[in-house]
Amino acid sequence: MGAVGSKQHARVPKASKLSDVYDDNENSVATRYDTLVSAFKTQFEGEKPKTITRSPGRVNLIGEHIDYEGYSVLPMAIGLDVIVAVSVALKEEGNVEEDEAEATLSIANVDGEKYTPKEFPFDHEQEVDVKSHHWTNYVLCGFKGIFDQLKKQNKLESVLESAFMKRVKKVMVMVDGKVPLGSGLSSSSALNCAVTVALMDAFELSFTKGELSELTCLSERYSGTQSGGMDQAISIMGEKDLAKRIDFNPIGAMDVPLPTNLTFLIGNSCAVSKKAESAHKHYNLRVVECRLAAILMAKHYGEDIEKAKTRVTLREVADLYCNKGDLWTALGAVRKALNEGSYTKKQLENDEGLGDLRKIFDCENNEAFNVVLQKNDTFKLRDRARHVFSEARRVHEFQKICEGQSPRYAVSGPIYEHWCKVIGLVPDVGVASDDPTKDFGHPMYGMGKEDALAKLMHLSHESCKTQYECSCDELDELVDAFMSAGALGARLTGAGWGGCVVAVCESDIAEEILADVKKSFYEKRFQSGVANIADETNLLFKTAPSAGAAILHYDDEKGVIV
Ligand code: NG1
Repeated sequence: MGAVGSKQHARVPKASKLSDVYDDNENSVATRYDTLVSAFKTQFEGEKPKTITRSPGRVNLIGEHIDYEGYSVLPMAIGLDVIVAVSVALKEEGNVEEDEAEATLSIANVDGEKYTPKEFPFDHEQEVDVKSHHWTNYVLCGFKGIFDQLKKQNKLESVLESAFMKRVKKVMVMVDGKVPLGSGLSSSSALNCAVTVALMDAFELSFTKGELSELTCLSERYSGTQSGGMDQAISIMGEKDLAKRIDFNPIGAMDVPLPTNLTFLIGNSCAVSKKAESAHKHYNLRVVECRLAAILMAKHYGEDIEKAKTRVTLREVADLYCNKGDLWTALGAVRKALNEGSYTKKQLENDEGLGDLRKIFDCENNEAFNVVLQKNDTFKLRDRARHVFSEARRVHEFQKICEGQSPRYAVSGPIYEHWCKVIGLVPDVGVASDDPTKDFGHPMYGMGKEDALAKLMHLSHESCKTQYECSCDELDELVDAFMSAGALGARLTGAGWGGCVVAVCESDIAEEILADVKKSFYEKRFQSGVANIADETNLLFKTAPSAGAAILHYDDEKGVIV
């Protein structure tokens, strides 16, 4: 792929001091690691950790729900992370009793009351029980992903046959997480990534950052969501002081420097988004809708129906038929190829000629899609596709502005017509300055960099809210609270349907804004008990691009870092 700044071929760094990874007070960070290690020793009867790792949550600045459609997104890693300690106990050579005993994978959490421990067989082929959701499911995802990767590399047999693997008696995992759950800051991927890196190191294996990003994206699907790949990639490849443009197929991370006079703020809407449990009516339904949209677009371009049914992403179709992936052309095509409103299952199967939808989505083998098709009868395709193409365009603009290009983003009016002439298109593709849905066609010529970035974030939220329908009342209220407090822009971040808002403001008024939002949004929630004042610093805070996954040196005498 070769994007400048791509780090996918590098290995996860071994941190030699805490300040390589953390900006916070090193004493409190060191204490957290000491607590992890002592919880490990207590849980596993005096055993010592062999490997300690960390992997962060992330905030997505722009590019929502487009990673699974193949389009680039623009997140940054945040300081909140998951830390993991792992050790592998080996069977004693020649001990017959131990030789015959079943090896185990034993998982525990520093907060054992809230996150109860669980033991699994040491078997990479076991299934993740998506029907009864338990936090350790994500650990199991990471565990299985390692073996999937080995299989992909044709190394599975030799690793399983190695003297080390044959002697495994017990794999012990202790976890401590600081990324708030269900908040859109990707606690699940931080856990999956931290565990995967820890197990990789403890099993004496070595994957590149690109391989880890890909394998964790795929392995998280065992938890029941059709994860797109952004969260795992930024958790693995994030770097201090840099946002990243994450590309897919193949995976890559390109540095995006953010304007230094701006500060990003995060606020939790206090509406918990239960991603795994609600996937069939939210996340996975959107994945299905986008795929159906891609199929109907391919059909619109004259593809044989059987061929069209093999299309998976909107990008695939746009790259083939829309002026080599030109997003304005794709937006125009959406209007012609897809009906407004919803399609029923019957319409899609009969009138559009798609036949049994269950076959297209391989429901026999894919339980996540099976549930979506069982529980939903209507599918909105036009709005979803318009969100995807316009959001992909906003990511592109956002990156260019960060890199110093003057804001443009005007396709309406005379400029648009001129552009159509230049590339030889009839200017009727539906882009109009009076478009009531206002998902594109907003000129930004002459705007300052800060205002233009904020405007893109604002348009992104509008599109998530009206076209993709992944916002909720609490998120909208929090966006308004940030804007009224003087933020330049604000939008939901992550999957939505609850979780967090990311806002951007001039750095010198960041504290004032936080105080104002605390008053207008949180105080009533503290009073009513919806939010706990003790969690204040985790609900509303400033953030900056932080380091990605790391392996930390552990010395039993001197502590985590020597
Ligand atoms: P979160 O916010 O972690 O649920 C999810 C997906 C991303 C991406 C965003 C929407 C997972 C692990 N993450 O993020 O890949 O699609 O939604 O942009 O499923």
